[in-house]
Amino acid sequence: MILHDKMKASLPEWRERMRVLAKEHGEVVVDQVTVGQVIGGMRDIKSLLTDVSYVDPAEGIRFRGMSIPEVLKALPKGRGGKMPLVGGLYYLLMIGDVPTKEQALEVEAEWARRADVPDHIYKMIKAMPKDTHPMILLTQAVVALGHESAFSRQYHAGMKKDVYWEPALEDSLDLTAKLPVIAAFIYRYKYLGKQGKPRYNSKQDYGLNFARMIGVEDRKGYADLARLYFVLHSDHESGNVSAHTTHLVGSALSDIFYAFAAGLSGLAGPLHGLANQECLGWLLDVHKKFNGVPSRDELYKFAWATLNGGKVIPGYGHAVLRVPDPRYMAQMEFAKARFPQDDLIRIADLVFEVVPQVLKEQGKAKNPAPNVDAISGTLQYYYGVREFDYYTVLFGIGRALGVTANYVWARALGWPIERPKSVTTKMLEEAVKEQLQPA
Ligand code: NMX
Ligand code: MLT
Repeated sequence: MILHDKMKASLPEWRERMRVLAKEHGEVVVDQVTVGQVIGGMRDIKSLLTDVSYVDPAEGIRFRGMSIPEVLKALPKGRGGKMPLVGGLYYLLMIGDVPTKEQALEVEAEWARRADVPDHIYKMIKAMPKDTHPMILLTQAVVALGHESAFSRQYHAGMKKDVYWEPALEDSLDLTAKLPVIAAFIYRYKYLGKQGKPRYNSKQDYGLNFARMIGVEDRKGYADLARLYFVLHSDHESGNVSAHTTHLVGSALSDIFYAFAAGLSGLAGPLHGLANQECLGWLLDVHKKFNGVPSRDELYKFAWATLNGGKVIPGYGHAVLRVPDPRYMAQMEFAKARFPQDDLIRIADLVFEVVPQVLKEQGKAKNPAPNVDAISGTLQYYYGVREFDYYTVLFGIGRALGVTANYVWARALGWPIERPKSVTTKMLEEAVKEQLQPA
């Protein structure tokens, strides 16, 4: 299998780099920690290691060193589409190089071979109450896939540490192959009342399969959106809730199914993955109130009314970024190239002109610019995927790509169980007293 062989070839060099850093330079200081950071959600503390992606506050995400425009340009494209093959992105995240089209298609073929979902997963979803949130269904399905985990089976059979990464990769390929099928089943079952299992077609790529399996009308158009969406949502370095949780749970040597189910539980939170549905809701409220696209002045007042009502403006602000999110820009470019006259796109564009000014006037948000969620639901809505509570499931399919790449590398490089140290409030107060006392 191509990802296995490529990783195996580069492992000795990576292990040596890790050994030199840990054994010869383990005492070198990387960062210091303030009281504000301990209380404030560990913000910005440099304490996680990943080579899969990096978020530069002034520039946005880079996947394996490449910006989003570079990734979208360089990766091989799906047949008849303008957006990259998701298999090519997975190769890039996992191996670190841009694949050829043949290499990207090898990953796609590997997914097609593994896309069959065991019957008990479908039965389990059907046994749940009809109004169960789709993120609950997805998370349950992922943890239940762990029944087949190669990692857990081989671990309990006494596997050696230096080969942990091999079944970790097997499991990750199984998970990422089955995820769009399970997600499509949830969509069809929950919203369209269909009982049948979705069928993955080995002649089609990941994006087109997903478009066909959920049954959108404009398959070709939506396939390109799905490819773009999964690429953009795949990774955002390691500190965000879903990536960090997956990594943390994986560090206990739980298999990827346990680890990613935990990550998905974090993604389901309103400050993380759930925000995209709130953004679309806000845009639709604007549309309804003004019966179409408002004037700048009307929008300005509407934004202030949201803030004065004690609410945040969804889709704006970011914990790390200090510029418009390039993931927002890529989606806006996609929409403007295909449906520039759509009312919601025109409103979203106007929001981009007006809201940063409003947030600056309010003076609270550190970053008044849009994030990825400000537009993603709007594009789904355009193609007819209008069930808001499903949007986080889409995010989950994308996020699996990055966090599984991290998981496999963490096992390959033998990273230990994660275990930061805690302090008490009294200790913080004493540290303050000590440092404020004149010497
Ligand atoms: N609208 C109103 N107020 C905001 C916004 C916003 N969009 N963004 C930040 N603030 C406020 C924030 O609530 C905080 O207020 P207070 O001091 O009263 O608690 C203050 O500005 C400082 O927050 P920041 O340090 O700028 O932001 P933080 O890192 O804490 O949180 C978010 C980041 C993304 C959670 C925050 O910007 C937010 O709630 N945005 C709206 C919801 C959203 O778009 N979530 C999607 C996140 C996805 N993503 O990050 O890509
Ligand atoms: C993400 O993609 O995970 C979000 O932008 C949140 C983050 O990076 O903190």
